[in-house]
Amino acid sequence: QALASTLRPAIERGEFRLDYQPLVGMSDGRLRGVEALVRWDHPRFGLLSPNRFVALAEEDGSIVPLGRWVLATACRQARRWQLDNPDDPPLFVSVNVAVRQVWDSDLVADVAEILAETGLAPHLLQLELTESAVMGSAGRPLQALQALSDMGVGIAIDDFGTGYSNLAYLSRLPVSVLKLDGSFVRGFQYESDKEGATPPNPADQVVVEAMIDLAHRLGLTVTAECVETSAQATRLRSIGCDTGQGWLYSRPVSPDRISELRGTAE
Ligand code: G
Ligand code: G
Ligand code: MN
Ligand code: NA
Repeated sequence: QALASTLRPAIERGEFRLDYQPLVGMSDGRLRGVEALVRWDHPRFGLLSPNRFVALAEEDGSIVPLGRWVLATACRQARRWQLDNPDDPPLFVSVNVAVRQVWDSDLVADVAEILAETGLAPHLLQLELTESAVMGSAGRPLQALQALSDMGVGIAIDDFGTGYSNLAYLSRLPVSVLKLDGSFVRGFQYESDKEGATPPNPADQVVVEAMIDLAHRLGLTVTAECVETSAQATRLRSIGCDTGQGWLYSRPVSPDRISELRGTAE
């Protein structure tokens, strides 16, 4: 694959960058943290979405150096926001981690080193893993998750609800946050919101309500992805969802834009 063979040199040439999407407290609408999302500013193909290259990078192993770059860049940025706004509550940064980074790299040592170098407090870093990455995790991956959690780093399950969704099992892992997959939130759309919107799906609403309730009883917090309308936000808030992410609040944006959003939020 042409793209795959150029991934490693592209990391060295500095062709990747991170955008950040706000994570907002549902009770007060305030910015709490951001999710870091990688983009490839390709010299020939222009700006490439992670959907174009993350799977390739996982296949050929370049996700390990790329993932390390993402972690270091996101932690450095989070620390910079904190130093620039010493009087505000600090933002946390949530970073996507591929399965292979847990299996093939010394993720725990990398994270410890990056936190020490950047001076970011461990509780201001959250790692997002998919359900399939942690389900049935035993041995090395489980030890890694436990070590990260013991350091104070948050562990979130990304796209929750799309896999086996075994909450009882998840609660025995060192997981602190569920990120409810956008496909559930879509059923929360109401006709008043948008022309031609997806009709509300009562089954989705029942499932989401039960998942939030169970998650809370198991000591987890819940973030809803893909919140696009204020009706969805109102409904999610009323059933106790803790944090929201989606176009209603903001698309993924540059670090400068996050600083501006912060300035206007207070
Ligand atoms: O930004 P966008 O919504 O297009 O992201 C698409 C997908 O790419 C999402 O599933 C997201 O989790 C994944 N992704 C974005 N950034 C990273 C990253 O730094 N590492 C990994 N492993 N996946 C990422
Ligand atoms: O898989 P993960 O959740 O990490 O990826 C986040 C992806 O979801 C990014 O590509 C981001 O651009 C996309 N996204 C974020 N907010 C919304 C939204 O409100 N609606 C839709 N359709 N996609 C969103
Ligand atoms: Mn994610
Ligand atoms: Na997600």
